[in-house]
Formats: sequence, C-alpha cells, structure tokens
Amino acid sequence: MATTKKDLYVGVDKHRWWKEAIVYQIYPASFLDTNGDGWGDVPGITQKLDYLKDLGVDVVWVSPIYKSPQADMGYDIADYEDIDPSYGTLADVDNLIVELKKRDMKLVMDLVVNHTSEEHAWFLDSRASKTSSKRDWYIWKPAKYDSAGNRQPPNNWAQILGEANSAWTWDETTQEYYLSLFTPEQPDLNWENPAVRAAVHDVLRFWLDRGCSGFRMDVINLISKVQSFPDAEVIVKDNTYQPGDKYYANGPRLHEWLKEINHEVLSKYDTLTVGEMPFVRSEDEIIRVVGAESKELNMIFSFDIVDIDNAPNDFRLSLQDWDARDLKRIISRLQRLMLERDGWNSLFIENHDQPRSVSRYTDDSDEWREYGAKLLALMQSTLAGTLYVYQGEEIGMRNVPASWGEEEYKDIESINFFAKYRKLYPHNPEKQALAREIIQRKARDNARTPVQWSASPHAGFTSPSSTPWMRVNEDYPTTNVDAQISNPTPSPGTLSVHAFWRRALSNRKKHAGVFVYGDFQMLDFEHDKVVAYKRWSADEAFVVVLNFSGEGVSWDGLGGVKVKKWVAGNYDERELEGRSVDGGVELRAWEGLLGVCE
Ligand code: TEU
Ligand code: CA
Repeated sequence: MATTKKDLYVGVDKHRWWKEAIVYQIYPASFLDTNGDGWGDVPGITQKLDYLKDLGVDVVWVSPIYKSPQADMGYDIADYEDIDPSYGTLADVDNLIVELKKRDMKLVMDLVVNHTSEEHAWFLDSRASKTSSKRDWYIWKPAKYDSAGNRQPPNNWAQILGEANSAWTWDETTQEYYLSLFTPEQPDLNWENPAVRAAVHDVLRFWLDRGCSGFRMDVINLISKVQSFPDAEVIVKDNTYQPGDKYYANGPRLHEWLKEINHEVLSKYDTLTVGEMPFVRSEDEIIRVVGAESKELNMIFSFDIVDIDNAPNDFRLSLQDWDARDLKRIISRLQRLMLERDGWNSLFIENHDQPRSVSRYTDDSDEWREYGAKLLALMQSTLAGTLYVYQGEEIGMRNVPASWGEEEYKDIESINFFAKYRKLYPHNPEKQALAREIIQRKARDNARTPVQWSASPHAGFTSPSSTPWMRVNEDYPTTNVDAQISNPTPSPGTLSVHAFWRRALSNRKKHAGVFVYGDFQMLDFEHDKVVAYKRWSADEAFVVVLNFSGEGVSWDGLGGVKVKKWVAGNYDERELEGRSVDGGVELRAWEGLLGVCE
C-alpha cells in the first residue's frame, strides 16, 4: 500500500485552468425557454449564469446552437458561423460571452465536423453534380451489385443512429452513394481533402476570435476512414448491416490531422479541448491524443463507464448486467493510465446521449434517488481529471417514467430503434416489450427532458401557456432546483442533492492537489458491491467508500489505509463522528463516505 510520503507520490505537477475547471454541459433546447416557443434558447442560458456560478461552474459547454434543420438536434449543422433562429442570434451569443467573462467563466462550443447537415451549402454543391467543385468534400462511391443484379451500398457498415440501415445513402441525381455514418441527413466530410481541413480550421478561428475558449469535438476520432472502405466482420447476427468502427474509429490519419489542428489553430490560443471518442479502448491510442507531449487535444471522453451496460457483440441499445467490480476495473485503469503516462482524463457519467446516471447506476425510486445521486456526486467529485456535470445531474433528475408512450420519444435513434423492432418482430409481444425496456433504460431522450427549475407549470422551463418541445418529467413538483435551493437541508444532518453537489465542487477545488492532481489507488478490487479508493498528495490523503448496492454491507477492504475521521457522507452527517475508523465499515444501502486518512 502506498503511503502519503512525498517520495512515493505520483501525481500531476503541471497545473492548468482547464484541468481544475468544473465544466457544465448545457443541452440548449431543454435548458430554459425565455420567449415562450417551448424551445430553450441562448438568452435562457445567460439568465442562469448566476445559478451556475453559485454551483461552482467555471466553464459552460453548449451543445450545438448553429443553424440546423435539427434532424439530430443540431448535430447536423447547416452553417457553422451562424446561430439557429430557434436559439437566438449571434448577438445573443456575444452577450452570453460578455456575461460569462464578467463572472470569470468561459464558453466551450460544440464542434461537429465529422459531418455536416445535408443542408449545408458545401453539401448542396457537392450533391449537385459529379463535377461540382465540392464533389470531393464528401465521400461518394458507386453502387455495388449483388449476384441477382440488385443495387447494394459500397460496404456493409451500419448507420450509428439507425442500426437497421446502411451507413450509405443513395443519391438519385448523381447515381452514387454518399457516406452518412449517423443519419442520411448527416453526410460525412472527406477529411482527406486539404480544402476541407482548412475550412474546419477557419471555423475554429471564427469562434475563438469571438471569445469562445475551446471546443468539445464531436466524434472527432471518426474523421479518418480506412480508404479501401472494407466490409466489417459480421458480429450482430440478425442485422444486415454491421458495426464498422474498426475501419472508421481512430483511422490511419487521425493523429496527423489532430496535430495539424493544433499546429494551425489551437497552439495560438489558450483553449480547453475535449475530443469525444467512442469505440476506443487502446491505451496507446488514448495517450497519443492526450499525452502531455502529444500536441493533439487536452483530453477525450472515453466511453468505458457509459458503455458498461452494453451487451457484447451488439449495438449500444442493448442490455448487460454489471457490478462494482466492472466499475472499479474501468475507473482504476483510466486513473492509473494518466498518472503513469502523463495524460489527462475527463470525468462524466451523463450527457445528452446517455440515460440519467441516478437511474442507471443506482436506484431512482423515491426511497433511494437522493442517496444514489449523492453517492455519484461523491464519486465524480473525488476522481482525477476535468469534471463535467450535465444539466439536471446536480439535482438528481431521473429517466422518463416507464409509463410514457412511444410518441414521447423524440430522438431519431429511439424512433429508428422502435421501427427496427416492429419490422423484425411484428407479431412478437415479448420482443416489443424488450424494445420498450431497452428504450426506457437507455434512450438518449432520458437526458433530454426539460430542466426542472421549479414546481410551476412545465417545471418553470417555459411559460405556463406554452407547450415544451419535449414532455416534462412529472416528478418535477418534488424534484426541482427551487425546492433544493430553498431547502438545502431537507432533514437534520443531510443536504439536498443540489447542496451536496455544491459542497462537493467547492471541496474539490479546495483540495485540488489531491482530487484533481493527486495520486490514485483502488482498494479491494474483488468486492462485488463496494467501490473504494484512496486519493492523496504530498500533503494530505482521503479515502472514498461507495456502496453500489441496495443492501447493507459489512466491508473490511481498507487494507492498510488508516482513516482518521469520516468527513462527509450521504446519510445523516451528524452520525459521522461516532462512526468507527478502525477495521471494518458498516455500510447502509447506497451509502457513500469520504474519510481523511492519517
Ligand atoms: O455522439 C456520438 C456517439 O457515438 C454516441 O454518443 C451516440 O449518441 C451513440 O453512439 C448512439 O448510439 C455524438 C453526439 O454527442 C450525438 O448527439 C450525435 O448524434 C452524434 O455525435 C452525431 O453527431
Ligand atoms: Ca425559446
């Protein structure tokens, strides 16, 4: 067991603002509507900056607000240098930046450049004819024909948001297919073309010069595709099309192009950059991007924790059991990797593509929701890396109720998934029920319901007479921001979820030497219910013990770690003082504890 002695301490000594920053992700359509059209907007973000500042937020990352037909909620961009009128104007964004700066906060934009919208001027030109000047800005291929003479796409890759469909879309006018990995409305850009890369560099400059401080780069590891576009291995038996990520994730020229972005643009500014990188597990590949000397990106979003309940050899919308041992393996691997190889982590368990964490990793029943949300807050706020909090996570918002009908799900991925099950298993009630269960537990819609600000109509998201674009979760009279702020101590010795997060973030900053930059050691890998780890710097040490189960556990996995006293927990904190610090720890259901070590 490592001690706290300085000579045994392996921490990170390069301190940077973007490592310590608390980043808050805003999904703008569902954040706050200020003009009564039922759709959140940029002025709504500006209105809540004091709220965010008070929570402890330093950086606001806004999901796409650019001009877009919204086929994939703005991840289909028609103009990178303009704002969609449904969100406001460029002047509104300029004002947001001014207001952020006043509060010593920063803006991070969402950069979606693996693909554009089919309505982007570049694509309109590209698809106009085979000889148009931008033909080569996208990925066009002739059809293949099977033995019966039927037209087939160039390979067997499946669409990511519509797994029953081909990733290739047929274009009648020019009689060729274009690659569209996500949906037909999102054609993939051809990064092999230097003019495309130069145009992307211009987009970055445009926003940096306007005062934004960095980018979350959407599926940035998909930009380089294996140029022979080979068929993928058949791993999902009952599906015509197959996951092709082996050939488009971390492709041959990825690092060259990331270095180019860095050299051409990022190196000239002081930015936070985080690359969203699904499908990647290789430590070497991760370090090539986020290593201190890599000159690529500051950090990436690794998918390990949010893929924990995906079935093997299946798409994301599938179910798989897991327990605390899986969580420990994943957490420990990435924490240790960055310490040992001088890289940098991001921490997130929620975003607009994932179900709510309190529902997924804990128990969201009325009895346990608050315990679960605080357990997760304790974990997230005590791990090394840059911390990302997703809107509503700070009040423990839960998944949509199982009673909601199919029509409440607005996401194209959910719609495609229901259609697939209806087509494949039309008269099979069991399969239909399974489809509903999968969607209820894993649909992206779960994170996209309007933020619950208050107990007023529509949870205060929009005016009482308007209709929100997506249904508000009906638990809002009890689960909302106002209730938790006006009553931060709902019962003696306990904090509301919001108050718990607020204190956790402030504690993280106060002890950044340990929690942000410090050393890490997982304890008791074998236990199937408890996740526990030690964090320490040259000066101080803490232990975190988290019961990821709804049962009481007598836990004796502290090993040689000596607890001086327990200082925080998600049960009545007045009892902490009397708690044993020697030998075993009696943990109640979903209990989490933070202790100071000797
Ligand atoms: O997501 C990319 C991605 O691979 C997933 O998180 C995706 O939601 C999941 O695999 C679907 O099963 C990013 C955006 O965050 C997402 O909202 C967009 O739809 C997607 O890229 C396309 O831009
Ligand atoms: Ca609005």
